[in-house]
Amino acid sequence: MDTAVLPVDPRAGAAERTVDSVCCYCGTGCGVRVTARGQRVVAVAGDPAHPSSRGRLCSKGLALADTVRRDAARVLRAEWRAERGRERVAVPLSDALDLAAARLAAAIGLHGPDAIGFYLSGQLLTEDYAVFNKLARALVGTNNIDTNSRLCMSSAVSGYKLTLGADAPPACYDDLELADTVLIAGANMAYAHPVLFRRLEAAKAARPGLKIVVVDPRRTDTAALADLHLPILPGTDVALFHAMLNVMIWEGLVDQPFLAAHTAGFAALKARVHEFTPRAAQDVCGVPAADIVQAARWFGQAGAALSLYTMGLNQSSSGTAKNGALINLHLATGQIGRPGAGPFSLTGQPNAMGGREAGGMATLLPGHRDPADPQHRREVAALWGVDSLPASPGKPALEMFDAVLEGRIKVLWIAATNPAQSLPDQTRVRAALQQAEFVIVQEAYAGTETLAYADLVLPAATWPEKSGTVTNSERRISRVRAAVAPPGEARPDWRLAAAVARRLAGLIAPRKAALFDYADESAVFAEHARMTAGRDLDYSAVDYALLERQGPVQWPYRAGAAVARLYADGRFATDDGRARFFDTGYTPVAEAVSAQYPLRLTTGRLRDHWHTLARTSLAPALTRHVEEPGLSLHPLDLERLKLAPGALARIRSRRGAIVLPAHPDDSLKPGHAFLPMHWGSAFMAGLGVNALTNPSRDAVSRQPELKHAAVAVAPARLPWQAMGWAAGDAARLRAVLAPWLRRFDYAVVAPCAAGPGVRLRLAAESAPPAHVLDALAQVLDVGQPDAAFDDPARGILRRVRMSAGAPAAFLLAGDVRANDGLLAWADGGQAPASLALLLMGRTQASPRSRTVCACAGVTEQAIQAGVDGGLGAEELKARLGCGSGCGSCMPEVRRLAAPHAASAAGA
Ligand SMILES: Nc1nc2c(c(=O)[nH]1)N[C@H]1C(S)=C(S)[C@@H](COP(=O)(O)OP(=O)(O)OC[C@H]3O[C@@H](n4cnc5c(=O)[nH]c(N)nc54)[C@H](O)[C@@H]3O)O[C@H]1N2
Ligand SMILES: Nc1nc2c(c(=O)[nH]1)N[C@H]1C(S)=C(S)[C@@H](COP(=O)(O)OP(=O)(O)OC[C@H]3O[C@@H](n4cnc5c(=O)[nH]c(N)nc54)[C@H](O)[C@@H]3O)O[C@H]1N2
Ligand code: SF4
Ligand SMILES: [Mo]
Repeated sequence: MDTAVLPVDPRAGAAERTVDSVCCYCGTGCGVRVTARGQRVVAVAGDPAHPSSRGRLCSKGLALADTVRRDAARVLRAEWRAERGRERVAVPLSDALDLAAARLAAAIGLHGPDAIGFYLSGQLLTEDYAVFNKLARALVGTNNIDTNSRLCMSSAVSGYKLTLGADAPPACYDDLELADTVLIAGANMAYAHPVLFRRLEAAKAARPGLKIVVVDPRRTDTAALADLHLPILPGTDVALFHAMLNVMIWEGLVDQPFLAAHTAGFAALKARVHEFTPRAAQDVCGVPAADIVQAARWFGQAGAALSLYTMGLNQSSSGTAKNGALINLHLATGQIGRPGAGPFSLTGQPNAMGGREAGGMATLLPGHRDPADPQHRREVAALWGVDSLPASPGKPALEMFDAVLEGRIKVLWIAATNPAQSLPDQTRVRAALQQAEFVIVQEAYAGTETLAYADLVLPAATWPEKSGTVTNSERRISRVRAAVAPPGEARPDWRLAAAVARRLAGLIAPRKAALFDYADESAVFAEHARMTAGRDLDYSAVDYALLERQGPVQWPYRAGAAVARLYADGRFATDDGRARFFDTGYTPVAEAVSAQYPLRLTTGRLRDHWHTLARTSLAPALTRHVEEPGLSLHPLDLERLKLAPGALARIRSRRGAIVLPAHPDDSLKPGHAFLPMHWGSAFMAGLGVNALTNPSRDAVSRQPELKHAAVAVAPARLPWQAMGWAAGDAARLRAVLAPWLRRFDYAVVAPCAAGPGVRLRLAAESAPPAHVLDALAQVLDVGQPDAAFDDPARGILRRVRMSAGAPAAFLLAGDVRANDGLLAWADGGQAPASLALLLMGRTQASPRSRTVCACAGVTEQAIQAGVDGGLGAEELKARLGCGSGCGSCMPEVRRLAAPHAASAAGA
């Protein structure tokens, strides 16, 4: 019964069927219509009926169908290894569930409940969290249950709770069109929340008087839309916001009646910000005092001011203070609870909100309750039908891994997250995974970094095989509906958790087995929704039938109606109804730059990639915008460091080092560096971007400072280079090439649309021995090439295998000059006049051009040619088709068309 294959959505009868669901990527929560035939997803389109997105999707949402796999790219079976060092073997799912229960029971018996840790994800559905949470707290008896939202939203949670009294974004998406000033702080919406950014672009076009201020150390595509860009030094937001408040007080922009009636604590804050003059903040933040004054006036004088913020504020050792200082601006000016106004924290993952509602974090209980509060524990215990809940504090994410290293946590159960890539300070994280006695990894896709550490693998169903609910950034609950059944033995996460829970109850507390008998996900939701009754988020009246009738609804949902904006009556979720000003000082980033580590590294997202790449690497269209990892530096820094554009650089922090090509990027200030967060050891040599990052964390939210580390960069002298490419299934080729990455100082295996296939790049101090090169040639299937120019004595090997008149695979070792020409040819470009001359490097091929528009496949080269011919952004769109699909590329097209407009606006 545990393991029965689930029927798909009951409305699905006919051969081809369409179900309404939600995109599984970002917290925008766009509605999708998924069309399936048999067990195949044949199309994914925007759902015009979804109130949050009205039919729009970005490049990632539009490419969803290409990411659906039912083959070896997925985890299809449970796997187990009897001992470390042994290979895992496939086991029947029911045996795996027994094994999990037995190991948990044994560890609880020997070491107590706190020897177990659950590390989950903001990508789980609300039903998944609900069951895991009950399993951890009501059955195992531990609060050690946390999620990757600790790396993402936890500073937003503490910011809201400490000021407004509850963890609830008060605004909604319609406010994007109703605001007069929009302050975007530490958010690159053009990449990370593209559908919301489209709305903002449209609002600005319709109403040019709308003022947009962007606070970001980098001049991002988001900043290009701004009337004012404040490129502050990383980590200095508190000083900036305090200075803005200082100006507002000085210039009489504070809303005194609102302050008096609805807030507390202004006097202390007022005294504090006295010293944060724009002049003083200029020195701290590195932006002109006049710009700070301008930002304050636009905010303070606006009819409605909205702020949108994400990781630039949250992922900081002062993340709570940054959130609090921004919310202060809204409270001081009464910019909250009205149309177009409010501090609006955008959520990262599709269901980070649901996790917060269901209490899926160590520091939360269901229904926005607090595990440190005995009354809250009693309430939840009663609702779950157990005597009591554990009182000992649970470990937040990083502390959980620390506790594993210290031997206090013995068994880790990881689901829907990839900590061996995404947590900071990977050397330490890997040591912990190695140290744990038993690691359960519940995963949907094969080949992730964390799977390498699993003693037991549980095969998880994923989008579009799962059914349940998610809550998006504007507090809107939507149904996620399965369009196909899970492949192999994969099962929805909550079912795996419930199946282990029943078995574990059988071993340690037989009476509790019934706690996990749910008929289906609607029963899980019903139990969860009841727990919100009487709380700030109350949606106890919402069930699947209501969601079916009404479509997605916002919480709180009381008396048959949803609430679009919170605090309209000026009553906040505190005991006395007054919001609290957050009185905080400014503290700099945890790790100052020094002579030894002189550069400020920040990390973040790219437009078409998602996190650790498990899903987006499978969609060829998404791999073309940025194909491989690289370090961005200001052109002057490249010059100073004697790095040619694209040359390999060694990047070091106090914790680790990686080698990547360095590229010029004048969106950065000199002295700054940027790395995308996406690539880890499954795709490159070394431990990936988080080999470098700093685990220092905010004292309240326990969120780590993923946005800043001090680093040093130097040329990596690796004269021997190899490049290769093979056509075929990227997931399969990646699996074959993965073991090779470890052998080189620099190595990248990149899914690449040319073909499609993968491309391989290697570099080392000297040529590897001939037999190694031979073995590599076999792996790339150029053992029997159609053309070969080898010179083994010099470590040179140039081989091409052809198919239907074009390259099907090649390897160039020791002499890589033909790489661009071969790739362009494989990508449908012209054949060279002579393959021999091309391989010898005697003919030049024009370099392949990056794809800017994922929908229409328009390259940077084509756009540049249009720009050189005098075309503007709109003409480029009309002539080339770029931007006519989802529109995600338009910020970049505009930038290419008018390269200096953005800097002029910011000046
Ligand atoms: N394409 C894509 N979209 C995504 C995701 C994805 O992986 N890919 N992931 C989703 C998730 S989980 C999340 S959390 C969101 C994240 O969404 P965002 O937070 O918008 O994305 P990031 O690129 O991580 O960081 C945003 C910006 O913070 C800036 N920044 C760095 N330090 C500071 C600072 O000290 N102060 C300020 N003000 N800014 C700073 C960076 O330069 C960067 O441009 O994106 C979601 N959407
Ligand atoms: N340097 C740096 N590091 C960062 C960040 C940064 O800005 N800079 N951002 C941080 C943030 S905000 C976030 S949110 C994290 C994200 O980091 P992770 O959560 O580690 O990233 P994902 O790649 O989304 O991992 C999700 C995993 O779940 C699997 N999966 C997909 N669907 C399902 C499912 O339905 N069930 C199960 N069981 N598994 C599934 C995927 O294959 C994938 O391996 O990264 C953090 N790390
Ligand atoms: S903005 Fe893009 S990634 Fe985010 S939910 Fe919408 S379609 Fe998905
Ligand atoms: Mo996130």
